[in-house]
Amino acid sequence: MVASRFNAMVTEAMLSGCRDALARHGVPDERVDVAWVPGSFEIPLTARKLAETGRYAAVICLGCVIRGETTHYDHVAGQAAAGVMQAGLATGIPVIFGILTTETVEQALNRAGLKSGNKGADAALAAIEMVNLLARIGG
Ligand code: INI
Repeated sequence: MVASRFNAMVTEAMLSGCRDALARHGVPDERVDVAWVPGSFEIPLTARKLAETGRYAAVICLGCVIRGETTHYDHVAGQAAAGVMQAGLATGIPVIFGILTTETVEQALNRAGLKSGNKGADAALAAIEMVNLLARIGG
């Protein structure tokens, strides 16, 4: 996983949901590494570096960009999304987009396990599905 420290209250809850979902689906904690980065803008480079090592079946990106807190929301959120996609395409490893983009901190907390699911857990399931799918496709 690559996790952003910016809005850490939210991303730590997503990380915990992600770990929990992985464990429940047969991926124990000792098979998971976490790289912390300062903010979501730093996620794509780190995800790509991790994917390039060949040590990981998938890279799960966890971050939180809140519009209310920044005028450069569009740049941070847009570049993070584009960079995550690019990291997956460039390496052939599933790089999962678990970066919340919300208007308020309340919305972010709700999607990090408080009320409407946990986006980190969703990202874990997407990673498992993609690893299995790509294994079936082969090549
Ligand atoms: N990074 C985030 O992950 N979320 C934010 O909401 C955010 N805001 O509000 O600015 C944010 N900014 C930091 C950015 O990701 C970089 O770490 C920083 O610009 C240094 O490159």
